[in-house]
Amino acid sequence: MSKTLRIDPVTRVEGHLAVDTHVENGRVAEARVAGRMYRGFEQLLVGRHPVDAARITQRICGICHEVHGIAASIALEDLYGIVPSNNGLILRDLILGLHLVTDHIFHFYQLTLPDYLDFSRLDSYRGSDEGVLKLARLLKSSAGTFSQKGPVDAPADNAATLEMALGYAEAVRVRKMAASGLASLGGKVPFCHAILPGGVTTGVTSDRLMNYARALEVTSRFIRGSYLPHALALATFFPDYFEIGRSHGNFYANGGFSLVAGTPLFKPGVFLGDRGPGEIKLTNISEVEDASFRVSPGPDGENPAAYSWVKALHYDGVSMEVGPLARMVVSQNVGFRQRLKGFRQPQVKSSVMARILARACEADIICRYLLELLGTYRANEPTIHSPDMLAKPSGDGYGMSLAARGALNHQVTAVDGKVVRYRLQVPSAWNFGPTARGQLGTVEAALVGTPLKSASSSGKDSVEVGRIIRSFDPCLACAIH
Ligand code: NFE
Repeated sequence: MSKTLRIDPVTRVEGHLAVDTHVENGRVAEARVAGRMYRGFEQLLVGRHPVDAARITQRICGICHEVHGIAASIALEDLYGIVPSNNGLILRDLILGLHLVTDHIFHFYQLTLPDYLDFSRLDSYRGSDEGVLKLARLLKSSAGTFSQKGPVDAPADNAATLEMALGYAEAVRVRKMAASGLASLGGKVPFCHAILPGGVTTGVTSDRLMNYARALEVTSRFIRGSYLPHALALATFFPDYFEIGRSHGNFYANGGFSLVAGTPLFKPGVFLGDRGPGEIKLTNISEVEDASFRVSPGPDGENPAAYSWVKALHYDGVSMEVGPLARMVVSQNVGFRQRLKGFRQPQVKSSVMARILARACEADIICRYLLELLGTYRANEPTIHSPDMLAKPSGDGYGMSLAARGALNHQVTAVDGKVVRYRLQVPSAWNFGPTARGQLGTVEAALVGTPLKSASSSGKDSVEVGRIIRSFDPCLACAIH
């Protein structure tokens, strides 16, 4: 017995993601994951002043806005040969870190929980939290946006569902507060215009720092009091998901957040299946376009094997998983390992639930780092060492950074002060790339072999497929260039 399941577009995702799975005897036998909307930021930067990249690339995405400005700035510092100011580095980490954790909060409450919980139970809510009441009203009036009944395997625990719904409502308020903290350091949110090569242009006064400190305090309290316990509770309700959604077992992570201890909180490196850990060699990263559409078809026309606008990113010839789980694996984070010990399958390996828990643990780890980092800011020292905007550099610049969804690399090549080539190696391209050179893409590999209990008779829907895809927190707006 075989059938094809098509999810197109996948909802609650930025950009256009389509997933086809061929199911045989109740298991996913084949999977194709495709980005269907061309963006083209690599092309539109060609011919421009290099520093434009810091502003323009931020507009790639409305979700991870700050990260592209930061990665571009690091690449431009390399190109211009400038050393950023210490305060600028501190402000950059404060912005990046708080942005990252609020992105994780959003992913868990607004994007993930609707796949697991039956929010129709909110009918029994007798409290007065305006956010929960709004969510209950939204559910009643929005057939098609949320499943009205929730998935069949939703926990029957009313109290836990209501508590997480309270978390859902509180998450919206926390993100608003955090955005205000980010704006006080970055000028505005989204698309902080203060992030430029050499540091951050904002005149950071004590009231701006205080506003950030308040936002950070509220956010970290929410992470410790709600997000982390709720993520652990979800794992207790769905332990099978430690065995579902396993990819190739290859991980790639850039390092980051080294200003407090002098060594990175998250180490850079790779973990290659049976070969184990290793250092990153940039020459091992390749962009493979065998199965990707071309902007300008060659003389022999469009590539008939193409099915996605996303390019495949390979490391040493294999597909890699990136994201918070990759950062935990590469760094061999002890706290994360200990948290997993309470579960039936304690190994740290690629799975839906390990990804969800890695995000929550990472949010807690980053908040603790930011609280320490904040005290190292030195008033009266410069926040930026600006590049000479009239210089006409020629050469390459490489910016290795991190985003909520994983490692982020920007590469700029300039000739006589103009960009001639710009390459973006983005987390969702690492994870959502197509099959190329015989290698299934990372998410495709995570789907193949999955037993489907819940494929609907219409052949249109499967909870397991949706949960696997969403555990990677896709963003196709970022992935396609
Ligand atoms: Ni558009 Fe992004 C992040 C980047 S995604 S969300 O995080 O870079 O791949």
